[in-house]
This record gives sequence, structure tokens and C-alpha cells, in this order.
Amino acid sequence: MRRLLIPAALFLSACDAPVDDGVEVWRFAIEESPGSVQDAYAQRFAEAIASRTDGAVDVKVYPYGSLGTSDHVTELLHNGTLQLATASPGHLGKLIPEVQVFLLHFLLSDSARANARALQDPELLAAFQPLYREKGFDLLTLFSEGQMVWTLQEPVERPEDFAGVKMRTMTSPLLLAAYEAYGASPTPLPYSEVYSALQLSMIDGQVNPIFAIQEMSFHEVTEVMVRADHLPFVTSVAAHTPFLEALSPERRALVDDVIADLQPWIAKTQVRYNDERLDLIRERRPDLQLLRLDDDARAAFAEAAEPVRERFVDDVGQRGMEVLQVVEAAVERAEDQERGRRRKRRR
Ligand code: 6CS
Repeated sequence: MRRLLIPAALFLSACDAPVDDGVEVWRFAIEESPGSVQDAYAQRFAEAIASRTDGAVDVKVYPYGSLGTSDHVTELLHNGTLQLATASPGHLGKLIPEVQVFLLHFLLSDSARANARALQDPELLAAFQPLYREKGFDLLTLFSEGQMVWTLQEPVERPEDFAGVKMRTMTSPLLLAAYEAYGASPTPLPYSEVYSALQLSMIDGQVNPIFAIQEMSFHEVTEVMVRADHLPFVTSVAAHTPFLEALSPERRALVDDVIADLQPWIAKTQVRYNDERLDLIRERRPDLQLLRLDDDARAAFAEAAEPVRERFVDDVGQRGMEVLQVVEAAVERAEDQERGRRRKRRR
């Protein structure tokens, strides 16, 4: 991990949150820029906490870059410099290998509603909590930021079309296997280096939800966007465990309440962000080719991706197998419940 220069004011001695002029400060770092889905979440969380504590707690949001890369943010959460942070499996998988289950293609649903439901499944959350705890974190929630879309120089309609394509991936090791399964040449890079790597043709493509493609201007250095509904971008919100444990029971309950309240809101907000940003991309790059893979093409990718599940279990071991089963069951339940909801509405 690269060395990080942390602003001196961030150094803390205790696990208690710092107090500034009588106001308790909770530092919440995100892995994205202002205007992103994670920023919307963190700002809304901050507003809710400020209003429900009558201003006694100030949640300060640190956007991507202000504290380094995702790995740096995770390190700062671990040592208690931060109280709260988003931690995405695409990077966090290096520290908690089991979270890489959320990087397996075609495991989650192609329905945003079903994914939102599955990620709140109590059994699923309970399976991950001890894995976070072992590393000194509390898992507060998981949410989807929308289906990831491939941005490429050439169209890809079958797995074979990926042969030799230099794909940027996030830094969790399983992502290499995911793209090698399609015959691509994956290159892990931090988020901040993707635009220049595309511009300099060091990579041919990358994969992210649409709002992120627009926000990071990847559409400027791309010819084709391909939507396969192969994987929603999942993130987690985590807290430094000693910080949570030092909270009064009322404050602890407040955190849980606010997190629960935000869940339906973020599920809708991410859909809106992705829709709006697609319109912006279309406006700014009318020549950009937009491809949506049909069921046949998706089935070919799903088949090519299948062996990566075994690879995940081989690499991660028994606990990998367990979380895979838990996630599969949660997705099945969520899809059933969504089908039931749609049937009821039709009646
Ligand atoms: O691609 C990445 O590295 C990043 N993508 C998103 C949408 N959020 C954070 C993550 O680090």
C-alpha cells in the first residue's frame, strides 16, 4: 500500500469521536466524489444525524481523494481515525476475502428491487457481520449503486469478444479471475488512475455503474457502453467497532434507525442517478454506441462466468462456500418476493 499523508488534524488518540467546540464530530469517508451515489448517502446520513441530535453531532463527509484511495480509507477506519466509511467489495476483498462473493457475475439479480431486498436480508447481513468484526469493523448496511456497465473501444457481444481486451478492474483479486474467464487481460487500478489509463490507452475498458462513468468522465475516452446486467455495484457502510461500542445506547440506536430509514431512499436514489446520468452521457456523446445484451448473449456470459464460483470457493475456503450459499438463498427469496409483489399489483 502506498504511504499516505494524513492531515495532522485527523490524528486521534482515543476511539471516542473527537469533539469540536462542544459538537461531537463523526468522520465519514466515501470512495466517490461529491455528486455520487455514496456522497448522496453520506450527506443524507449526516443531515439525519444532525437533525435528530439537534446539532450535537456533526458528521463530516470526506470525498474520494481527500484521504487517498479506497485502501487508505479502509486503513483509516481500521485505526479509528475515521468513525464511518463506505467500503466496496471490489477493493475490500483484499482484507475480507469473503466479500468477493459480491463480485461474482450473474449471482445477484438483474432486478434493482430484488437486489435492494436481498442486500437487506437479515441472514445475509448476519453472515457478514462476524467477518467484518474480525477486522475491527461493524457492518452497518449493504446497498447497490446500480448495474455495472462495460465501457470499451469495441463492441463486445460474446465472451470471445473480450479476447485480449485490457480491462481495468478494482483491486480485489477475484476480479482478475472474473475477466480472465472471458479471455480478457485484467489490470487492477485504483479509481483515480482509470481516466488517464484510458486516455493513454494503457487499458481498453473499465466497468462501473452509469452514474460513475459520467462523473469520472469515462464516457469521454470510450466508444461503446455495453450493459449485460451481469453485476450490480455493491457497497457496504462500515463503522470502526470501538467507536460504535463507545456510543451511548441512545446514539447507537439512532445510528441503526437512520441506517434503516435510508435504505428505501438509497434504493430509489441510485436508480434515479443512473437514469439521469445516462441522459447526460447521451447528450454529451451522441456518437457513443450503447449496447444492451439480449438473453442469449447474457446466457453465454453467465456460462463462461460459472467456473469463477469454484475459484472463489477454492481461494476463500469453507467460509466462502457458506457466504455463497447465503447470498444465493437471499437472492432467490428476494426474487420470489418481488414476483409475488408484482402478481398482487396486477390483481
Ligand atoms: O471503480 C472503482 O474503483 C469505484 N467505483 C465506484 C462506483 N465506487 C467506488 C469504487 O472505488
